[in-house]
Amino acid sequence: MNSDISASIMCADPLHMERDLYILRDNGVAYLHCDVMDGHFVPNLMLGTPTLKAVKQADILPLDLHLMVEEPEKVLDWFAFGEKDLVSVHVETTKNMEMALEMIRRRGATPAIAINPTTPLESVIPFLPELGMLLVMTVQPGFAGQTMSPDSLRKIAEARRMLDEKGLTNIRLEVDGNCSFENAPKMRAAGADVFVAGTSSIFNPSFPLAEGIRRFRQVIKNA
Ligand code: S6P
Ligand code: MG
Repeated sequence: MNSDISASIMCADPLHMERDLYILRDNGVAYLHCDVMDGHFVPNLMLGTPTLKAVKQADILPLDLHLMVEEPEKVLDWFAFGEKDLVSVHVETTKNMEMALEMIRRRGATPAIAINPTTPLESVIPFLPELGMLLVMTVQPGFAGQTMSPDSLRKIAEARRMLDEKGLTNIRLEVDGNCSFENAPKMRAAGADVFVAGTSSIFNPSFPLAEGIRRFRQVIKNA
């Protein structure tokens, strides 16, 4: 499967957000990765519904909405998303996963499940047939700028094997957290095909955003 970049907009310059979003689009980024944190499931708060509504209405690129919130089924309707968008909910956050996935699918978006570094992959097996993407967290969620969790490459490879063995080759495998220029090719080799790009790659004040995107596309391109 082709590899795609999903740029983490919480890492963009907040005073030049619109400028950055157009640079992302014009340089071949596939998705805008939008992190939503509730201060409960993760010890941080962002991004708010008005910001995300404005980003959706600008219609610059499809969204990759990553909900790090408890009981996502209670808040999914607060968010603007639709066809072409990816929406991830965490397997750790709800007893009503079927309902959450149905709420995403009903609006024409692609349902995805995200899984924390310490959560076993077995927990997502019952839901796999309903997913368009599996998001393997490669850091503990909550903050940008962390170091990749130790077991990440093994877990990505295990996830890829699991999908292949079940014949679910249509499900994309996204990785999020410290997808650096050094780590991303290893993640790619392990089987990832959607890469969340943040402070450890494209959003670095020491070089222009467009240059970071060009470099990142090089390191994840198909073998
Ligand atoms: C973290 C969040 C991520 C970060 C991204 C930052 O909880 O879900 O999407 O924004 O990982 O990237 P980096 O390169 O700073 O780790
Ligand atoms: Mg994220």
